[in-house]
Amino acid sequence: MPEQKEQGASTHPGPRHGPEAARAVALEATLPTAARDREIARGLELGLPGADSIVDRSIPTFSRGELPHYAGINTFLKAPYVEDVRECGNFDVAVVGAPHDSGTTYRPGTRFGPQGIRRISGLYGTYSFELGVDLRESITIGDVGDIFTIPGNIEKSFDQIAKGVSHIYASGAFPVVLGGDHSIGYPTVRGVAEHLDGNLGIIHFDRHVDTQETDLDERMHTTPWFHATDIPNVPASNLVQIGIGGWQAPRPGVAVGRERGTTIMTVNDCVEMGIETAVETALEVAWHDAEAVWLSFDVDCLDAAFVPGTGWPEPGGFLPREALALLRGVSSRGLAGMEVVECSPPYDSADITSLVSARAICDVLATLVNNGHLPRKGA
Ligand SMILES: [Mn+2]
Repeated sequence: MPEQKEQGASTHPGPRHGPEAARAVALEATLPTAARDREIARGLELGLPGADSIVDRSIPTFSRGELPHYAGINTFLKAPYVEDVRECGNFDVAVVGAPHDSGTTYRPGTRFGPQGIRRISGLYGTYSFELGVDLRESITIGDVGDIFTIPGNIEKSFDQIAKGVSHIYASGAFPVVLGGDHSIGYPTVRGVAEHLDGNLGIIHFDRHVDTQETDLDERMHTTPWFHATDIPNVPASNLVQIGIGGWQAPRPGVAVGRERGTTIMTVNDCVEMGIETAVETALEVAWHDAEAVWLSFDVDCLDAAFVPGTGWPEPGGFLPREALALLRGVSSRGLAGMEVVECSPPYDSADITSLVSARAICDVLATLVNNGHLPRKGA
């Protein structure tokens, strides 16, 4: 740690903050520390008090809880592992892995996506400076582990994923699905839609339309929204696709989108109309006469430079700060659940694709907290 230098005569740096920083610094003072204190007490009990030479008496002998960030068993954000999935309804948020890459048509490896995202999520604390949220203090997160997928059998894996997501959604916990390739978008939506009386909208971030009926003769990761929008209460008119473009958008999928009336917003569309207007447009489409909205975030909506660990990298995508701003915007009205797909750790560099995957989830959860959608009411 560099030594702090005296900054002239000023003892109050506040007036030099920008508005976002000033707000963030002030907000931090309002956040409780009760959950952190409970976590430390629990760590000392279960992990034993630290050795006599340890001056900071909040440090246990065995690492329990957040610190140190390189240690511990990797659940998402070091949330408790919910081995008994019948108890996932005790949490506001249930994180689940869908390690399925049998729907991949180019680079595989997203079966390791849940592991990669969980591992690097240990780098994050639970507090966001700009968003003024400490997830640990606001909500409970449980990690239910992974769905048992069947490698080489797309349809059986779909049935497993749909059943798993259905179970979580029915429990009342907010499902966060760690993909997996994008073919899982069909079974995840299926698992939620069956619980709704009304319609389910979909907000889909991607460079690719993913709306063709089959690819290589199967329901691959290029096809989820064809099959999802075949579900009677998941109309294509409520599907908004953000970030589409480039040289990897198969024409059959584009034709389906035109016929069914999906809404496509390219990177240039979003940047030129401005993030705020893009968010309004997306929300209008997804929520039109809908009961709930599912968020599907394909990390390849980001420029290929930021996501080397993905199935179909495509240059010309969003900057991370643009995608994160869009994500926060479209989450502000609430969601039925979310998935992050196409993170393939074997192709990743320095964990950056996993890192942005974890970040996307944290920003959405914080937005749900800030807008009163989490914690769950009446749970
Ligand atoms: Mn994609």
